[in-house]
Amino acid sequence: MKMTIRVTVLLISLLGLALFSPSSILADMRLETIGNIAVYRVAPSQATIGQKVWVTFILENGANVAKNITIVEKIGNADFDTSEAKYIETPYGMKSWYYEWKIKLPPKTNTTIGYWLIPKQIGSYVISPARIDIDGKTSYLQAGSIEIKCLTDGRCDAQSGENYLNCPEECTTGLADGICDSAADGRCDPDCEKAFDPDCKAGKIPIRLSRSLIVYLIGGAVLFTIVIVVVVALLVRRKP
Ligand SMILES: [Ca+2]
Ligand SMILES: [Ca+2]
Repeated sequence: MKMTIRVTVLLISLLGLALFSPSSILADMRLETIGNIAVYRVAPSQATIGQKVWVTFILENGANVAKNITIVEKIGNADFDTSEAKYIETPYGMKSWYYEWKIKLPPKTNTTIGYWLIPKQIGSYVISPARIDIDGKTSYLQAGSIEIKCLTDGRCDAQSGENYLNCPEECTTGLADGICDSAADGRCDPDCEKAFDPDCKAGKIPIRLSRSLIVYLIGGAVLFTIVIVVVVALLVRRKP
């Protein structure tokens, strides 16, 4: 019976996750069992940059008595609902945000809690080990991670961390994307020191002739020819 409840709750949560994040069916799931209390955390294992991601906790009290459970989860580099979260200020004046839930879970019952976030950078978003306090005893849920992938929208968004390595379909070589690609592609990559991109060497930068420069060159050549013709004509006349 206990297992049935557990599996049903999990399935409902996973279904919810799939609905909220249709492209992230794969889930990152962690479990910590403390006495008769089971704490699961379910999050998608993949998401696209800019996508809202849901993280769900499932708490199950298998004991015959009610339990006081506190869960604290830190927020990483992401957008989230600041009205629901708390923060502590670091010595450098930065805010370190976290969610905190205080729950009194009746005997033989379960409940779910959760939050959303929108990771800001491509790569791994690490979910910190959540702190779990049960009746004054502390334990930690394992860290998790969500792989944040680039968004295929036809533009290379370097601000979100898209670059030629993690988003090759949109970020070509030679762009200002924070990565020096050193490719001999005819473009001097602005992220490279001159020595690291063969296209950045002075000799290889094409010199474009401006229209006025061409006019001066032709004019100069014509003038030079006239001078030569006049000099030759004078010399010929002087001959006896
Ligand atoms: Ca670059
Ligand atoms: Ca180059």
